[in-house]
Amino acid sequence: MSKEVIKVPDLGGAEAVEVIEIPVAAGDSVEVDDTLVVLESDKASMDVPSTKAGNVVAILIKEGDNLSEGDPILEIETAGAGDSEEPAEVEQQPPAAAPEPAVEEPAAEPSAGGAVETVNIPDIGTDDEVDVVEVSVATGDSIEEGDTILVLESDKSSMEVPSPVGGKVESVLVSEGAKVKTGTPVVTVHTAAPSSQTSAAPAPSEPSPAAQPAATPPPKAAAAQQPAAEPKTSGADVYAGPAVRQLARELGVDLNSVTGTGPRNRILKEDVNNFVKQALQKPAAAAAGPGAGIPAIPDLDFSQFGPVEEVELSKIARLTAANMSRNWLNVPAVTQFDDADITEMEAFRKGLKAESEKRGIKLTPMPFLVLACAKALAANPVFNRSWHSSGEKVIQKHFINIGMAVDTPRGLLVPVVRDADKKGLWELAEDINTLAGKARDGKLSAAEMQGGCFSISSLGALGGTGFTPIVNAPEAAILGVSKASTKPVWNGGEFVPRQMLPLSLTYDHKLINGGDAGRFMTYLVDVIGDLWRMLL
Ligand code: CAO
Repeated sequence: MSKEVIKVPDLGGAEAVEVIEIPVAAGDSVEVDDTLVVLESDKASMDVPSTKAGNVVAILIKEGDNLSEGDPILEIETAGAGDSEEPAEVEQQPPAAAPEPAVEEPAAEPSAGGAVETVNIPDIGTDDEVDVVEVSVATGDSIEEGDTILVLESDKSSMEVPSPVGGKVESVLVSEGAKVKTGTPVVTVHTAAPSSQTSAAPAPSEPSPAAQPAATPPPKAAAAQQPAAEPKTSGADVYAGPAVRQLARELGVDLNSVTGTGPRNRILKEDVNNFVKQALQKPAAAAAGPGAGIPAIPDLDFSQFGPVEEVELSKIARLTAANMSRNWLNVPAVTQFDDADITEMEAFRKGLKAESEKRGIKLTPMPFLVLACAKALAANPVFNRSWHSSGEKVIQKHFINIGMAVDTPRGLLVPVVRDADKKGLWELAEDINTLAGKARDGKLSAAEMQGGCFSISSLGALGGTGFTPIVNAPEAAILGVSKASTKPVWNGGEFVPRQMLPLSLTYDHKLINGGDAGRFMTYLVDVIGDLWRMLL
């Protein structure tokens, strides 16, 4: 047994290449050619294979380190001869020299000066064919020297092939999925200036010193591997080339979330772009889904328990879900409960039945509640405020518009009764009838649902003894109304039957203190219970 330190091989001239993955750990046993570390520059990624078999004793690097040739990677205990105490240093098998894009002699002298030059695949460190996974240029494109023209990939590495010349792409000779190797012609480029190598005589490809590729070749042992049947993932366990990784980093995209549509499910640049586009197009769904850092609720396959069907949500239902989630997450809400004595109010309302029929206006408890809330808002202006996103001020409104939740077949709508404090009972009743009718018939305009200061959600006709409505932000509060019922109420001398209306007031505690809420609720209950005060 002997300990040896495995070092970074010749990286084809590249230096300070980032470690993006270390697939082995101390204690692992590795075979020759097993990947020890994945390196990635801005132009190429590569697996560094082991040249020894044995047990990993210690990892000498970490993800994010920048490595150059000769840097120690790990210490390995091999089964080979020699039991020296000091670990021997083992140079990795050097890869072939850096690929040098080959530029053929100009095939013909173009009419407008300059030359047409054929760009060949440079020495990629292997005689094997590798896949063209991206063709980054098209006929007619103007390119600069150094621009990426192709992305190649073997099962162990991917690299970008930069153009050794600048000019206009005359023709693209390969397509995605093609197999190429060192020397394969890939594009012809019409260069702006006449080439210095204008001899028409066929000559061996001459490397251009100015055209050293930024791409780093794969280590030879790696590149010699036959393409694996399964896609190789690299980096954070995804299958993508360096250009795609760089794009993902720039856009802040987690490649683990992106579905690859390239060969063998490789992630392409367009996959990353589509991912971002889709994310931007789904604000409503995002708002309805998890908030910042809130774990998503996983979808469950209910069909394993019984028959199911998927029901598409209406647009209103989707918007309601998004708004409810937004309001629930943004408003620190408190709900306060009380009962209002509506015995007098109901007697008065019923006394107006004949007139109501004559006017053709349905008079329910709702206009009384809108009127009472308008008065309570006027007396407690802190309830007529909205939070400013700066967190440094609030908006005090000097008008009183009351929103009213309406249950419609298409979903929940909240039309707004304008200037509720300036209207009488009949006018309010007429507004409420009109707005509720329009909501149910789908005829509300956007303007009729805007500008609310406070909302009422009445489930009184349906039943229930109490509920906690969600504040319709940026409003400050909402009143929930449940079903009225006759209750025994102690009047100081005896229990008397009174019609009591359960109320629940949910308010934004950022804007409203408990004391403010107590004052508002007491005022509201008093106004509802005292018809004269309400009508004053
Ligand atoms: N207690 C007992 N009875 C009540 C009541 C209450 N709190 N509120 C209304 N009623 C009665 C009405 O008096 C009426 O009876 P009469 O015809 O005998 O007078 C009956 O219930 C039906 O009233 P209504 O619902 O037609 O009219 P409304 O003015 O009370 O309410 C509206 C109008 C639009 C608010 C209501 O129809 C509605 O859509 N409510 C649902 C709101 C909602 O969905 N909120 C939840 C939002 S959050 O999920």
